[in-house]
Amino acid sequence: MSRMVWFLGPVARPLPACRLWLLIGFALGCSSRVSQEPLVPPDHDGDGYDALLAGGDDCDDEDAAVHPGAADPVETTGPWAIEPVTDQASDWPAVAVGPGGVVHAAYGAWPPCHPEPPEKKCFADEMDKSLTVRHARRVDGAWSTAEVDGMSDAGLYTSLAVDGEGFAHIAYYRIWDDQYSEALRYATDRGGTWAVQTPDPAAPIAYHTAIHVRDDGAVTIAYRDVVHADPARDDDPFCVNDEPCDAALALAVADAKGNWTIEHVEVGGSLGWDPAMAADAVGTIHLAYPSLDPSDDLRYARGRPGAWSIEAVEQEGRVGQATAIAIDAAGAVHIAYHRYNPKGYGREVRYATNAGGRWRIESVEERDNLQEATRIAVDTLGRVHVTYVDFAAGSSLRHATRSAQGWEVEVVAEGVWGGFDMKSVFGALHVVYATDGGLEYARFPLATDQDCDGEDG
Ligand SMILES: [Ca+2]
Ligand SMILES: [Ca+2]
Ligand SMILES: [Ca+2]
Repeated sequence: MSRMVWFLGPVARPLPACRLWLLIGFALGCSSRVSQEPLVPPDHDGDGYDALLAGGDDCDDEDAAVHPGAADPVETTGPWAIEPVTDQASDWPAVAVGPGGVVHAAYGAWPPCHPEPPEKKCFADEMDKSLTVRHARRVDGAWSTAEVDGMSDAGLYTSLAVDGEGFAHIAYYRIWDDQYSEALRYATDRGGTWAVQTPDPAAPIAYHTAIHVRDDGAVTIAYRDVVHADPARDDDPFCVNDEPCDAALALAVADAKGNWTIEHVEVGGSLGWDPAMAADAVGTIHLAYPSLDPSDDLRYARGRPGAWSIEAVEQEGRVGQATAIAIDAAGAVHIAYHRYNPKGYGREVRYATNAGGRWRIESVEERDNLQEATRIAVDTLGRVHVTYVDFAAGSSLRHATRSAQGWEVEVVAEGVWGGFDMKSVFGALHVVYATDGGLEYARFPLATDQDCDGEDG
């Protein structure tokens, strides 16, 4: 693998003018140098209408059933329909939906360690020795599963994308081996069978991953890249207490032929944890991530390899962890994240958007015991959906929707032991989540504006 690092010093910190804007709360507009030249076809879904961002009038360029002139029946929104994916003890699930509406899931799985039902102790006992990666596919309402990577200690923080031909692409973190190496792993069945690669052999810690794939098979993975130029640093492989530390929010980028390059979007010892990534209809990459030290900021990067625009979205208090990001059809950014309660306990789910031209920040809900993850989606009617898990309230998976009256919250499921993921595509929210009894899939139908006139019907 050729290792190529583009170090983007000049854009790694806000420009002085931007700092002024940030201080008075208007972060947008610090940089507009990022080209909008499409990296993907302007009519990505092939329905004959170009995406809004490409100058056309297709309000959902991921769905060929949505375009001007399409039949637009009035649908109901909800309720949730829930079904089991597998009863195998699982965690760190990811979900994606491919061509034909086929739902895919990827997850870390442990072998059964109690007859049934599995207990939490089962997960803890098995965690460090036998975690493997599996993939599940839902065809005609039935789930089938397959092993992706049987290497032990693999399968944490999976992320999943499906390409235009229906092949799955999975990024995940393998717990360290003896050499703190081979942490970031990537698997795909694009070649007909599952093949595993190590995109960045030099990165000992990947932690959370986020993945995007273009229809031609080009892959982008966001992760935390910790570079040990000095072997003496091996006593602190997580690069937490060793500032300054050579760490970065990194992207591993593979072209359609599978050649990997590594790019550092922003360099700093506290960067790269928990990145959220989305691509818009013209192929621009958007990243939301925390800068943990010294000030716990929420940061946002927009661009493409070699050209990034970076800004701080919120800096007051301890903010920015558990990030999630979505881009709507008009190109506006929507971010969900956490803020520590200033009173010293609990956390708050927050929402930031630049729709309307400047960042607007709202509180979604305060909870005492939030799992460190959020997900966010925007549907064709512009409604924002945020999901998160509160371990204290029955370990509930919560779904917050923004209405004119504010945020409305419902409980999707209880007994959610582990991680979850959500995608919004083909007129529904798709969620997978881990419970004591295995992995569940929840689908939430969305009333959809199929003809792009701004309303359902
Ligand atoms: Ca469309
Ligand atoms: Ca409709
Ligand atoms: Ca309509």
